[in-house]
Amino acid sequence: MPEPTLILRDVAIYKGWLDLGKQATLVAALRDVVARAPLFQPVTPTGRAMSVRMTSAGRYGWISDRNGYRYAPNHPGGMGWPPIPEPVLAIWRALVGETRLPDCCLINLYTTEARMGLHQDRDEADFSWPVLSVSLGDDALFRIGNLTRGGKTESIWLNSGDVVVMGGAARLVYHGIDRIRPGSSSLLRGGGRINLTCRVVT
Ligand code: MD6
Ligand code: FE
Repeated sequence: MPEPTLILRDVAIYKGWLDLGKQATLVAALRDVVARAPLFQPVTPTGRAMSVRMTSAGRYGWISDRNGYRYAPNHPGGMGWPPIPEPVLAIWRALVGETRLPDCCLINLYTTEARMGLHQDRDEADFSWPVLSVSLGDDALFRIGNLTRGGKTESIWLNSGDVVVMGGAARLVYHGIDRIRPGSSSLLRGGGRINLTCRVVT
């Protein structure tokens, strides 16, 4: 596997992994996904609206509602999730391998005010597989904490084209997005940021 640009608290960060052409190809593929499985605004189990809008591709999509966080075989609108676009799978093959491909690619859209509180990704059955994330559009301040809530954290700006892999000792670290920097990228018409996270679910 290629060497990451840097490793922060066991999180592997590949700065500028995707050039502008690849980023644009990815955005076009994601527009097709969103046309078939529209973005929706989830609520947390406690009934608060999340600030990101989301949808998924793959055998499973990640959803949140009053009944909890979980993976579901269908979009809340009833349709199946579209397949994960090939250019997304290509990133996984290059940085994780070919042994197993992701079951879910969660697509999160951040507009100016959106953020993501510190969380663990732990709704998957097998933590031996990493979570791979791709940043597109505006810069985002990514915070990395610890295996339990609290304690010191470290932050890094993620730019369009950066890829993050959280596996091994980092698989269950708390992490989140404090804020985005509006207008920092012209990749997305209308601005904002897209984050993709690819996961093995079952
Ligand atoms: C984001 N990322 O970048 C939020 N999760 O918008 C995540 O929640 C994340 O970057 C698991 C692994 C890598 C990530
Ligand atoms: Fe996460």
